[in-house]
Amino acid sequence: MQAKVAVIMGSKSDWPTMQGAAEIMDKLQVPYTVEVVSAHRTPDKLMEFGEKAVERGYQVIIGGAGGAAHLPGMVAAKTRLPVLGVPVQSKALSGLDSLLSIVQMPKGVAVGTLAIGTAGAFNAGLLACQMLANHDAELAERLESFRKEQTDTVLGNPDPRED
Ligand code: RP5
Repeated sequence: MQAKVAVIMGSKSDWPTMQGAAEIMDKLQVPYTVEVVSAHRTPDKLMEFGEKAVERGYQVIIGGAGGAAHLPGMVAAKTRLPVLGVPVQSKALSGLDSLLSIVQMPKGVAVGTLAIGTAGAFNAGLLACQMLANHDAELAERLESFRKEQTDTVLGNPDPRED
């Protein structure tokens, strides 16, 4: 099946975080690809990835990186596709470095920046699904069910002392 979302990340070490995006896309049955494409270690690959993203049929790109996290911004510079950036939690600065590297884009080149870490990765996947659901009624239904299930789970167990 044609992948609609590309999940790229700066290093294999980002995968435990970026798995969150895959988790929700698996649940909502959205096809995606996953690949390490580093802005610093494989810059030519990143440029080519951005240039070819439209012709490869992707509709959204999720980019995760930590530290000097230039990947989402650089891929956004090379494609008109929407790019969602996930700041991976770094060891030295807990991901604040990653967040600031991704969020502060110059006017005219956009990256939608998510929260630091696993919540951000999951929400990037969720947001990609929400974007695609605008033109996919079945996906929209699966999204509505996911949200209802989440709400029902919270409403069904409001006592904080219980698991
Ligand atoms: C970034 O540097 C990656 O996105 C990763 O978060 C960080 C560390 O990479 P490794 O040294 O673990 O490969 O480019």
